[in-house]
Amino acid sequence: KQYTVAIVGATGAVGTQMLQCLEEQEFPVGELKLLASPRSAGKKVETPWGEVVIEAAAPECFDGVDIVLGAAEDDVAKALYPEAVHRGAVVVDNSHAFRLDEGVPLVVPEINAGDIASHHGIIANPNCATIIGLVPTWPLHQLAGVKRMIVSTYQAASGAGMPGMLELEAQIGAMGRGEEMPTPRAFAAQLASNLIPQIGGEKFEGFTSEEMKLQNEGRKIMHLPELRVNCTCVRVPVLRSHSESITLEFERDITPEQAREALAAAPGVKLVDDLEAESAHDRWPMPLDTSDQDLIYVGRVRRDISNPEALRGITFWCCGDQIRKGAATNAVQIAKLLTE
Ligand code: A2P
Ligand code: 11C
Repeated sequence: KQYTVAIVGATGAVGTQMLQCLEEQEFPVGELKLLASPRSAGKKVETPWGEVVIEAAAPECFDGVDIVLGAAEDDVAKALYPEAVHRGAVVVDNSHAFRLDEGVPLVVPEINAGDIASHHGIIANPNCATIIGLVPTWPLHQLAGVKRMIVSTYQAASGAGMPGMLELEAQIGAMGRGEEMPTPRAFAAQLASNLIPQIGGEKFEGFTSEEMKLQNEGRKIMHLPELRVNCTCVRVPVLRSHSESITLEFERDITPEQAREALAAAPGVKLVDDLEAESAHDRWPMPLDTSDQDLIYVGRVRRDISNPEALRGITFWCCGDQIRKGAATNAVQIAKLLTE
């Protein structure tokens, strides 16, 4: 069977990547619709399925559509996707709009593919930092039962979409040429040569919305309602890969050797952990190395020496492409599972 697929937000960083992922994952596309804001309507895009003219997203666009891939903001998602479901489509949505709603599965295929079956028309794609942190956390949880996560994230400009990436590139260019810095718009301050320790608005006791997503989405995805998470999210001057420093506290003992073995065998993970390796690329994951590919690289695996129960804590470092596994790749994987 071939499917009529619509991408909403098709001109954005994630929407453009979704189109490429459909081809790479050999998704059975019959007809393709590309939807965006009225600003983009009428533009033509060359695709593996022929030339497609971008349409302004509206409820009627979903007539006859089987699968919608959503790469637009929350307000667009809330206005349009119930209309798409009403017309018989199944929506895989990358926005935050429905993630914690009951009856909406929130899915990372390596972790909870089974939840997809319980959907009522909408399946949510988790936040990028959540996906990138949980893919390596899951195999360790299966081994020793995770109770608590302490996380610092180093999040790329691409998390703010195309405008964020263009802004960082323009700032790096201006710095290199010794020109005056353009006024920041996508971010609250200059990002080039800087770090910005706030992503999202304040949500809970001084923690931001982005920081609370890891706990609230993590609880739902891993079916761990008691999971405790303490997270600090920081924007860094990197183009498209998020990195995370993660310390996990477990129910049962786990050695770094056991953790490494589990990570090496885990789907979606590549272990890069050898401080003695000749090449820097083989010593530890770096965001440049994980850019524009689908795996989460994990390294620096060691025991948490601050934990008095010394074998109940593991610390590691991971990197993953924010636009791919953090968004588009994961969404297309979910859509592919829907067709199988
Ligand atoms: P457009 O390019 O026409 O503005 P990013 O996060 O990378 O900036 O991408 C945002 C995506 O969401 C773009 O494809 C953008 O389209 C799209 N978008 C913005 N507003 C709407 C809207 N009202 N309806 C549909 N898509 C929208
Ligand atoms: C960022 N994680 O890096 C955000 C972007 O909930 O999908 C995506 C927000 C979300 O800025």
